[in-house]
Amino acid sequence: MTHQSVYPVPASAKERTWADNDTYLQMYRASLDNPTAFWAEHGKRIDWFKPFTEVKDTSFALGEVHVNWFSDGTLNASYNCLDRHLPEKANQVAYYWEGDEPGVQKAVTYQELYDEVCQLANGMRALGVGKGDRVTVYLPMIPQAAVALLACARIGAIHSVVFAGFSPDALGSRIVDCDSKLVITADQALRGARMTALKDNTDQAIAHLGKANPVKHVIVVKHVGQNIDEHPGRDVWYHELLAAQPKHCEPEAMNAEDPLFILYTSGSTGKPKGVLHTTGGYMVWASMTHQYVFDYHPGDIYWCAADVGWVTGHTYIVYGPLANGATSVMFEGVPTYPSVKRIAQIVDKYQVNILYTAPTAIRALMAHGTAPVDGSSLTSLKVLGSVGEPINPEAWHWYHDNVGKGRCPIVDTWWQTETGGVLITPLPGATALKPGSATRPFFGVQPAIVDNEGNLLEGTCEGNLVLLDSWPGQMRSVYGDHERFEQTYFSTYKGMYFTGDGAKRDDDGYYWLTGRVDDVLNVSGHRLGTAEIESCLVAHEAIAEAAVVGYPHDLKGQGIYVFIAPRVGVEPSDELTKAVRDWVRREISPIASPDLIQWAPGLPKTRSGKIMRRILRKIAANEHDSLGDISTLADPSVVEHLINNRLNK
Ligand code: 6R9
Repeated sequence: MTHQSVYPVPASAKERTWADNDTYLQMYRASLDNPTAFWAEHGKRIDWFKPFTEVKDTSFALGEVHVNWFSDGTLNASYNCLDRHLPEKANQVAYYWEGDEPGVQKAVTYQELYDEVCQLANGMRALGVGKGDRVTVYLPMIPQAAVALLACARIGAIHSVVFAGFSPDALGSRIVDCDSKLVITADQALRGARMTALKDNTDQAIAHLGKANPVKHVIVVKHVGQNIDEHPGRDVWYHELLAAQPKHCEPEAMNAEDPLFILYTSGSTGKPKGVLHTTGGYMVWASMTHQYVFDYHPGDIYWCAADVGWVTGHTYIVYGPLANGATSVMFEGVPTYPSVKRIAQIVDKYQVNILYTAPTAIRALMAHGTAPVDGSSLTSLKVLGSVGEPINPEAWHWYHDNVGKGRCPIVDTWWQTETGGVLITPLPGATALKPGSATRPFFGVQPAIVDNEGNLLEGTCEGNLVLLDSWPGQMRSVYGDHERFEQTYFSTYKGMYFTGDGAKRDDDGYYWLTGRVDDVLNVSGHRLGTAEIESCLVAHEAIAEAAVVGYPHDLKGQGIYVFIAPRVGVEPSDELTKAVRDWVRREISPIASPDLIQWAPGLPKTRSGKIMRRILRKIAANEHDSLGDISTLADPSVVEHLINNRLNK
């Protein structure tokens, strides 16, 4: 680890930066020496209706975990994203929307966004939705997605976005868990010319819920224009609802600790968790990290190519950039449609200065050599970002050399749905880069590495990544289940927040993320719990038992390897394997579709009946020479069968 290449900060990045290395070090020190003074100062970057006097009241002690920031202040997130910019920026573009098909596009100014948000907010109030109510948003990447989030924030409703690639069942369980009164969706979605029937999925989700259905209304955006089934009294067209509404809506004064949103994410056990974020600390974190991490300056054109269904879309397509009055590109499609040149073409078309994407997208393009960038200039780019999973050095270099033309720093940003925004990252004008390292903590963040017993490790080391103290953007609870919040994040290592990630720290104090250490997969940057996929598999009539592990996959980072044992009397076949794959796609999402499915007469279990995933991981990764101790297995012979029938990649 001492011989990796180091890329010093380019002079051009130093010139324009908010923070050179000395400033970073000085601000970082100040943020740890006196968090209250530091955040009292930086909390002012947000407009408060009633200024806070309290700053930090947090505890990571099991049994009394609480996270409160700025807790006596009041504010409104949509006011901060819209109203406060209007005096100077009414006609500035907030979003350049680029549709799935090249040539389909639309520019939305801050004034237009404000008008539409107010109209939808008024329309939602007219449907009986108010402060504290939950609203499920199931939309494609269209400007109405940002409008929906901001309209909820405006009236104090709590949004819960469900990724448009999720199935009716996944949608239904998320609707029920938070008891949503309202769903905002579209007729259909388009991605890479493939259509998803969102309204139809919504109808199915609600129908399956039967008596448990909490949804009173469904607002439908007419986007693609194919027919939908209308449920009179329940369904409302978005454009008809808005037409009747005034373009002004008083923003609700929210307490800093009032919920802003819930976002479901996969954990290592059973059902997805509703990660709860509140208003004040999240907005401070979103806006401050957006400014410093990307070195965003007024006038920059900024493009985060994520989906609003993920936390990256919440913080870095909606709340962060809008709080800073930025001009963003919003893209409906995929990097490879209609060709692998699409990303570079969009960068040139809008003269994008800051591009934020994921390693999985970079690897998909990289497979085509330089074709994705041939014929494009890309000279507008100043900063590149990466998020979602460790970026392997090959992908880093391809991104750096071909997209950034060697000029642009790459900010490899490590964070989680739970953290609200970026925690470990280079700053473009401050941090010398090492390909594959997320480098150093952002202001106020105290990472540490512990061994499996929870002992803090010093200096150069490898172990489990924890955070020692709170930061304003931190999640506050699991929606409706504070006990689960404490158990999931604070019970493994006493007094610390456990990230679930492994990490190394090198001689320079740089962090290198090594992937999840729990039963969570990271497939193309998407988080999937193995338990979730396993419970879906065993619900299939042919399957007795299932175990799911990740294995190294060139494009996806991790692929999904499924081991299944058939029920008595069931004969495995290619058709059945295909049926199982389709089942998972349909029940969860195409994202969860298994890459490899291996049938086995039995799975390796301890005598107490626990499936030994450690062994299955080794087999899936083709490392069965180093299986380790298998003496605790109830029946060691199943291992041999599994190895002999291992599937080739
Ligand atoms: C923002 C987001 C979180 C998990 C996280 C980690 C992985 C994200 C990373 C990274 C290495 C990076 N992860 N960024 N690993 N380097 N720059 O992705 O949130 O969907 O909740 O996933 O993703 O394993 O714990 P989320």
